[in-house]
Amino acid sequence: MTSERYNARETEPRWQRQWDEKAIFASKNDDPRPKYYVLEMFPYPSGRIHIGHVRNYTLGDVLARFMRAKGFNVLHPMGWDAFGLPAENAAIERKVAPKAWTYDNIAAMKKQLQSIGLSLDWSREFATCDPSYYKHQQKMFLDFLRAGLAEREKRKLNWDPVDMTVLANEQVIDGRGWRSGAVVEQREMNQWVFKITKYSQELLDALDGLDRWPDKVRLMQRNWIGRSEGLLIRFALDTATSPAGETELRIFTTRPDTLFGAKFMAISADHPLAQAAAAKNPKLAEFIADIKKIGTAQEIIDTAEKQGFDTGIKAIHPFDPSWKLPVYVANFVLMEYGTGAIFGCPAHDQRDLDFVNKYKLGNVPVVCPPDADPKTFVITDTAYDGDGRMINSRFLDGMTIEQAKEEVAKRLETETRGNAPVGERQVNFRLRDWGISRQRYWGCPIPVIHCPKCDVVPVPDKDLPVTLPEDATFDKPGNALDHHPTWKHVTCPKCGGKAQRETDTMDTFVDSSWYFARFTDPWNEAAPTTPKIVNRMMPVDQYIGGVEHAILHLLYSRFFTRAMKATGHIDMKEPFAGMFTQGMVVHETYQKADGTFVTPAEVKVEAIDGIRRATMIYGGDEVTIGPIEKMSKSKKNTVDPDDIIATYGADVARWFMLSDSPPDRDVIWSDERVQGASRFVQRLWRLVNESADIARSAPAARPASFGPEALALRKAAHGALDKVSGGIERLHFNVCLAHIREFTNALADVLAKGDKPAPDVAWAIKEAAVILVQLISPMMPHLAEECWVVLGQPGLVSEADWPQIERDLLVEDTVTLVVQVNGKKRGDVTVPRGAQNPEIEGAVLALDAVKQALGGKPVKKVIVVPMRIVNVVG
Ligand code: ANZ
Ligand code: ZN
Repeated sequence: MTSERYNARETEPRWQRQWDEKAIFASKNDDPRPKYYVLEMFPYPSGRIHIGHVRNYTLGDVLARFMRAKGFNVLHPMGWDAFGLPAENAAIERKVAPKAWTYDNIAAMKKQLQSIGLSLDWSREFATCDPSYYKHQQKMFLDFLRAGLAEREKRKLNWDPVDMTVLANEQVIDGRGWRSGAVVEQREMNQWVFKITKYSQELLDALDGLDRWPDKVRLMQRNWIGRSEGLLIRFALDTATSPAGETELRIFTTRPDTLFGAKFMAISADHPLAQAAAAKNPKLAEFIADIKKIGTAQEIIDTAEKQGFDTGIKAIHPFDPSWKLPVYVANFVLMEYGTGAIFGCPAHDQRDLDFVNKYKLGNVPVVCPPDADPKTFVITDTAYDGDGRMINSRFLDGMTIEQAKEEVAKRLETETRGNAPVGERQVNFRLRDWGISRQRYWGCPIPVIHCPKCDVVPVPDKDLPVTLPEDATFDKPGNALDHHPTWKHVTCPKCGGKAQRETDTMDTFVDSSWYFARFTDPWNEAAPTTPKIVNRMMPVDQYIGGVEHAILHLLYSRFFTRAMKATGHIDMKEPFAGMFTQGMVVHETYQKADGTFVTPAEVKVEAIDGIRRATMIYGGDEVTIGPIEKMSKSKKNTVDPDDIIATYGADVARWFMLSDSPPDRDVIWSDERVQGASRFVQRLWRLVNESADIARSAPAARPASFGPEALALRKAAHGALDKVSGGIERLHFNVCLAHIREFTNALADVLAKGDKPAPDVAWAIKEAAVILVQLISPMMPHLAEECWVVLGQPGLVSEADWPQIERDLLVEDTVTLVVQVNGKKRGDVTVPRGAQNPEIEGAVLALDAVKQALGGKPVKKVIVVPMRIVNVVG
């Protein structure tokens, strides 16, 4: 039979409809089988699916389909991370309401997602902007408030003095407001925060138990939490110099060992001492105003030039009352960390060294590297932060850094001034409480009311949700909730007087910090979760997403789960048992002579004499081929999933995504390779059809024995089954695909021998074809369904059990040993399993490579290390 070409355009929608009608991917909460929860990070409804989504969701889908076939009750839901600034920008630019814009986008993207053939349980779908979702988020906010896990706190915000509004960090461009262009100021305002720092130590410790998370992600989280052990030291101030008789300055240091290398003290511009000094010194006040303009973002502070202002205040060295250190206000000291004050030791800290070099304060090295001579060791431009022995440090000289740290801590914690010890061991965390207030319309309203009499009053549970007004206008800058004529004006639930709603909404990271738990029972109207169900279905067994979310989203979700536990909404601490970060889809960039970027679709790339050259399809103008980069709109190096699916079908797109590189690495989009995937689909289709023809004449019963040809094919089939099963579990999809290709070749070889095979071979062909179709079904589910029908198999392959591996067939009947001559590898030899030493020796000595290496010398000895090495000693 000559089969027709496989036509994805016809088959794919047909199978998608069938799966949908039979609702085979809907998982039931009362399913008694063991559960497996696969989740990919849900998308922001920007309007269109991009190719990165296709990769992300395909990876999860392969695992979901596989685990389903393995007999698990698989939960594989999908929803929408639907609040956020772009919807408001669309409202401003295009005059569409954020809600309408968002839901239109969701509808469009859902269609696109469905065309990929993902085995999703759409019955659980929700968007975080649905009041039926955020109602529960508001409830949990109030629970957190009662539990002391949410609080109000004064925080610095970006303030646009022209537009009179708070700006999000992404609305500040080069220190100016994105719309007004005005220089942005920092203003202190009351903000809502979640008390994530209550869990700093625990969030850190629990990382050790997350053994199915990438090491790099755990490390990033560790660094973000940033635990450091150090010493809090109370330096005495020379009161003759302090602005209002202040007597001490508290600093935090992780390097008390370097105390004898101190050259100056530095305090933050926001430090009370700096404020007090500025009140008496207009020049200092001016300096402070100046350095505050650069903002508080860490990266700006790290890269900005070090600047300081000598306040004239002197601090006294804790080990030498006659040693006075100048106190500077410096732009690299943050108020939010430690005590907002430091002592500077330039020889061993680069920032301090840059600082003293600028202000000519000099430096004294106090740690001498092991290979340096203490008499001549000097520091000029590069601080030394390595190991060594103490020098120039009086009673510390000769000690190691660790010994010196301990000695200083011991002495200072036993010494007292006033009634308190001068030094105190302290653990500090870099992690700050999570500020969740956003002065934006399109977010989850924070459910509190401000009453002039009763202060902050929670919205009563019965009044939830606090919904967004749909008639907000966006013609004025700032928060549309605040501008709304009526929305914020309410009566106080406590005293009945006039009061105002909180007009801040929650950071959208809150929405994505618990959606995974909501998926377990999105139908519960009364509560965020249903304990019996959430505790059975959670944690997520495999979470998959981009590494760009490796820090904040995952950390916030880990905090939120703990806070939900503390308030009775879940009974576990860690939401994601397994985490996988996928790589990006990248593509070459193309630029015209005038520097503008053009899309791959507009360009023709040819290789002439091995040199790749690109020209515009229309017009033929020369185009420069630029570097391979992450697909982005600005570089125009994107490919549209719709185009790819329309041209090749979803299965080809899926197969390509999986085949070309390991899932955690970047994959380079290549039209040629996509075409290669497309050819492979046609080849599989032909082979399955040929196999089906033979299968029809194959004996129904399994033959009592198999000849060598049938046995070899069966070994190839079960070998592939074994490797692919193990590979999918480890998400080594590209390796799985290589095994499938290899197995396909083995089947093709057998089929090539003619269409009248012996009965045992015919039976083996049928078995192989069925296994092959099952192996490809997680990756190319539509093609697999179509092949399943051709092979006359019952039901849907998407519902079939994963084939049983016959382990006997996995035992190789030959072994390959490395051959060495005088300890040097010269080749290898393959002998029957169980071969005796004389047989192995004979085979080895007959090898040309061995004869050559011996060069005619007699063989003294042959040593056989069973199953591994044969060493010929000559
Ligand atoms: C003296 C010293 C000598 C320091 C030396 C370092 C090296 P981590 O590890 O991040 O905790 N520091 C403390 N508070 C600061 C603040 N608010 N803003 C900027 N820097 C601050 O870093 C702790 C070190 O960072 C502290 O130890 C302090 O400088 C500085 F050779 O004290 B060190
Ligand atoms: Zn009141």
